[in-house]
Amino acid sequence: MSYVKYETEGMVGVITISRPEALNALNSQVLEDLNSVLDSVDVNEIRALILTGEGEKSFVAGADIAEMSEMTKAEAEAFGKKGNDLFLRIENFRIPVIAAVNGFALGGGCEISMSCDFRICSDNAVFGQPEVGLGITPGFGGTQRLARLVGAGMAKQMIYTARNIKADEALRIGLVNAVYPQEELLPQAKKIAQGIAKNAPIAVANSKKAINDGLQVSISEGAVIEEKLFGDCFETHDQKEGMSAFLEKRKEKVFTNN
Ligand code: CO8
Repeated sequence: MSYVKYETEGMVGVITISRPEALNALNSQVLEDLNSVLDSVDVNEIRALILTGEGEKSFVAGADIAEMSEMTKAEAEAFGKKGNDLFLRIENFRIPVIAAVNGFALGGGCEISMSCDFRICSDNAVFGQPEVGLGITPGFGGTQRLARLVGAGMAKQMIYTARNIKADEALRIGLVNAVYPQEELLPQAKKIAQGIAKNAPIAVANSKKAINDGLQVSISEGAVIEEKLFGDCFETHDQKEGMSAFLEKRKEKVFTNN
């Protein structure tokens, strides 16, 4: 039995973390199941992924506190690495991953959402990094990604105070791109994913890589990364198809991922 479900609809894949008895908290098994599901995603067929949580209450209520409570220093460091490796895998996954945050996104839940390309949420969503109240630091990338997303000052305030924020505040500080009523969240996420899926997949993947890699380096080094990935799109079927469709004033385009 897996804690993670995977369904596809056309060229869109939906990954659902399903451990509702613990508000979808991330224990070691959930992390392993997520890795297995990512192994099974056919990135030649699927062009965008949605990550969400089971139910209408919680996206992910954090790393599993019961499992962590008995850990030694070495075990905790290994657990942190396991989460960080998975979240880096999500961040660098070839196709875009949209977090559809359907409720609590606390600690590891906020952190996994931040490893996705962007976040949309339901109006009952709650974000926060409550770790310091538990005597630990955010350990699944929170100290790194939150500051990059909302700025160091806001990230420090959220982390030091362990204060949760609601959807409207998450929108205001740029942590999420949009807020929807719960019942509209998944349909909206699918609509966005389908919008991505109809564009040229190599161009989308190269844009993702250019943005991600560029954020780690200086602007002039980033420009070189961009030039390389821009050039890489040329001589592909999809570059010829996209440009000839424009020149022929043809609306229909068939991108083949080649
Ligand atoms: N871990 C384990 N179990 C959890 C978690 C969690 N993070 N969150 C909820 N649960 C369980 C509860 O224990 C409860 O189980 P049971 O029914 O068996 O008692 C069940 O889910 C339902 O939860 P509640 O009864 O508490 O539901 P409420 O609606 O009353 O409250 C809350 C919902 C506010 C979300 C509350 O459950 C809560 O505060 N949860 C914990 C939130 C939290 O602190 N998350 C951060 C955890 S720390 C973390 O994520 C660190 C990440 C980095 C790890 C690095 C490793 C080294």
